[in-house]
Amino acid sequence: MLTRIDHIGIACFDLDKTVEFYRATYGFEVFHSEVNEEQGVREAMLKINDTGDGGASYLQLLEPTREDSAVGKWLAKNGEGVHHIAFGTADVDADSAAIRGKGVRVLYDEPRIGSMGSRITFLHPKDCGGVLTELVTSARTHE
Ligand code: V0V
Ligand code: CO
Repeated sequence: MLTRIDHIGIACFDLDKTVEFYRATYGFEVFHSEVNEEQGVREAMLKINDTGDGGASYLQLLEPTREDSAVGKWLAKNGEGVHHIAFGTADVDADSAAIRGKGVRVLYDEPRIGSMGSRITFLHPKDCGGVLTELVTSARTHE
């Protein structure tokens, strides 16, 4: 069951500059940052609020580490902006299987490692009204 907006992924050319914009404009601080080589991103998570399911909601600021990554390709075509939305679930395996059964393309056979040790998968934007959609089980909730 999808129980929260886990994050909104925002693609940017310059992570440090974008972090500073969110700090100076809204007062949001970096909760966590990391490089995910598999996904080709350097990212900062800005925690917005905790949620009733034991998780939280974040903004995920994403800078590509290489031009041929998903975010690098998207930035070259579209410029900076909202890249994906992510719904949180306690069971990404069950939810992605159920959604695949409804005819929506799930991009990975097995969830991969996302931010902060989470398990993530993506739904194809062409099957989701143009919205790249991620499903996340956070490390805190996949015990
Ligand atoms: C591509 N398209 C999008 C899109 N990216 N539409 C909406 N939102 C996006 N973000 C459209 C694009 O305009 C094309 O439409 C079509 O899909 C095919 O795109 P493409 O440029 O030819 O690129 P592909 O097909 O090589 O790759 C697209 C997909 C790729 C979605 C398959 O981006 C992907 O695998 N994404 C999942 C991984 C990812 O995004 N990782 C970065 C975040 P037209 O022109 O044909 O109409 S990592 C993350 O979130 C982490 C680590 C985390 O949360 O923890
Ligand atoms: Co994400």
